[in-house]
Amino acid sequence: MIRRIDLREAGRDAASVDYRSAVPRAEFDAEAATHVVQPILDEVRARGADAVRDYTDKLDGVWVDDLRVPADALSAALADLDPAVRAALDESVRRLRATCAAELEADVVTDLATGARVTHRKVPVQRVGLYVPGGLAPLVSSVLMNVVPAQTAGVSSIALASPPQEEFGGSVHPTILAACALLGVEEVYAVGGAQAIAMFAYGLPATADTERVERVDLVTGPGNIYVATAKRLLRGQVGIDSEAGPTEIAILADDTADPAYVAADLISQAEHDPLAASVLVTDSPALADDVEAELDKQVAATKHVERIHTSLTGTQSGIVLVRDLEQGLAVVDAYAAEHLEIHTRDAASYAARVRNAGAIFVGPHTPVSLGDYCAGSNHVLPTAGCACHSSGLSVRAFTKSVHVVEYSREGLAEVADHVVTLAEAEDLPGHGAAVRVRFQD
Ligand code: HSO
Ligand code: ZN
Repeated sequence: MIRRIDLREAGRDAASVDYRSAVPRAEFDAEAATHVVQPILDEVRARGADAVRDYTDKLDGVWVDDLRVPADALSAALADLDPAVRAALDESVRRLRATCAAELEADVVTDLATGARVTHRKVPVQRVGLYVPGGLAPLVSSVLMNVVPAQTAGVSSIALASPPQEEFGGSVHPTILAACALLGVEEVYAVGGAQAIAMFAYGLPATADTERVERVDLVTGPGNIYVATAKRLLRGQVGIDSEAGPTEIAILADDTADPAYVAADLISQAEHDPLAASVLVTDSPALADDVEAELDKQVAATKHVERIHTSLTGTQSGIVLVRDLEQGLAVVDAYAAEHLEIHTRDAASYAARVRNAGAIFVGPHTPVSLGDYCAGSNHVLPTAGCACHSSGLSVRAFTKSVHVVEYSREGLAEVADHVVTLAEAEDLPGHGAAVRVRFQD
């Protein structure tokens, strides 16, 4: 069922090969999505909450009078939360907080000479809008992955949006509300899709029946094609994290890998979305056969068979045969997977040589689903090859830095001639004069 791509002869004699076009990749019609999303953004900007309600009605099939979830619904959801889910969330939060606290960066002070100091001061973003998809599954874990690093960074104002669910009276899924309450997030909106991102980017003016929603400085969180497109179109108006599209897993494996584990992990991400990508890269044709047999067996026994089958048989998924693990490394680097698992001999040494991946999961006991929930790492990661230039969500994503430059007269005197020379070289004499004026006496 899953297709095979045989690269064993590819680039055999070449010093280096770019495998980017050889690896499977989801087709994404950015233009079509833009046509759908741009009018939503324009209308929310022009008509505020009325446009948000209209699109929620049209796209989510729910009429929502109060876009903001009331405080008592948040506390009630936490009170009703299954204790086992609460315990799992608590542990996940504990681990995330520990890694986030360790990631906090101190200001960097450099003294270049007497009276010549540059400080790289770290400042949290003031207000962020976090998006949590509702879609095919209520991703309660995404609440933690967004909120915990934002809180650790020191973000003082956090708003969260998630699509309204008809079965819960047009409110946000109760488990998502419970997670918000658990983390102390009070500003929650039952708004999804591109209209949620527009609401965050532009804010909503107060009306007779709606409170004002203040615009945010930064929007983070995963979402479907429309959410990702809205983020891309609004970048600049608002900051965004990397565009997180349909999820991806790549597995680099040799003949030591357990085919049952490999198949289960490929299935685990295929379960998210018919557009999700699952890619196995291996130098062992025997493993490829065994994993395929396992897939046949395991897929039939899963709950979301249809979605998984569509994802695994789509052009975005496949088993890639390579001649050795060196070529395998080149292939996974070119693919730049959101999640990369390494099931090989000496997995850690291969992991250390990977440059491009959102997150790397090392060895047979580190499945992606551990990272999705409870590893202490973040699961909001760059997709669609963006891992070659972007990182997953972390404290740093919610922090910006400011250079603070502090020179004394003595410090300035030491470099004054250089400033004047460079100003003249650029034919900007006013720049030089601004330094000279300080030494005229
Ligand atoms: N694998 C998804 C995150 C997730 N999985 C949430 C389960 N819940 C993208 O990294
Ligand atoms: Zn997942």
